[in-house]
Amino acid sequence: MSHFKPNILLAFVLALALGCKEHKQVPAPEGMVYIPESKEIEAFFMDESPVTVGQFRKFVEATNHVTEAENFGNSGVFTIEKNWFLKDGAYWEYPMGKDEPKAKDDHPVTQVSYNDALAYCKWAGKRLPTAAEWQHAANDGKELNTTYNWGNTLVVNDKYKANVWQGSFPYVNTLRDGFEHTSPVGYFGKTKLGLTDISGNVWEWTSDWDIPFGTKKENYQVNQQSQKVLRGGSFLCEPSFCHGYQLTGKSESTPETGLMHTGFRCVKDINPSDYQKTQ
Ligand SMILES: [Ca+2]
Repeated sequence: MSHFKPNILLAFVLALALGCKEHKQVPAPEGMVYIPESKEIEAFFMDESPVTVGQFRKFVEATNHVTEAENFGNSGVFTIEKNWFLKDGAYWEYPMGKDEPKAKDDHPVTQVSYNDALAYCKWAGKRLPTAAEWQHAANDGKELNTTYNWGNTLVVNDKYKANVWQGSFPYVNTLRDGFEHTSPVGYFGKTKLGLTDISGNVWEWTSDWDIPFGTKKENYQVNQQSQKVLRGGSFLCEPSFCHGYQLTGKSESTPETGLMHTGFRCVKDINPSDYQKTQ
């Protein structure tokens, strides 16, 4: 201690105390991961994976929620033969329609609108992430200067790192990653923070309105054409057509829209009492 000047020692102790407060990791609820804070974003919990068909079924059974696709009687389906069209009877349990296979419980739920996603998150005591929170989490809570979370190439050691489209979109899908449509959540591994399916599989709803470039958020007037921001890309993304699964990728859709390649995951704020539990 004798070699420390008092002011240096004080600065060191203060830095240590502040550092402990800012970076103390709070244990996440089951199925969620801790996302550390940045200058602009408070720390929060995020669902490890997109909400699955099985999880969504529990919500429907508990609340009798009827999705917008069910109310409309149809929802957005893509096929190589027909491109995008509204398919009668398509909804979360039969995302391609009743004449196609039932959705598997360990796959991400699809054919859910923004409003359906919001209802699920509220029921679960959570909320939808902002686009900035989603981006922050996808970047491991820092600035990654890579195309994807794991690096710059889609294939690493001969293995695909995400469920996307291989071939010439929208005509040929060679399925080299093993999946034509959704894949089981977590199949392609985890990020350093423990998140799965950050790239590909399904687009994910965020709470942000898609605001035209140059318009200030506070000046934006929500209207009938307003769309919500989607992040993450999907199994339909092929880079020359849609590179949505890169870290900066983005799409948008109107809040009532259900699509066969769109799902969501929820986030949860960290309460001061959660921090106290760790002390
Ligand atoms: Ca695929």
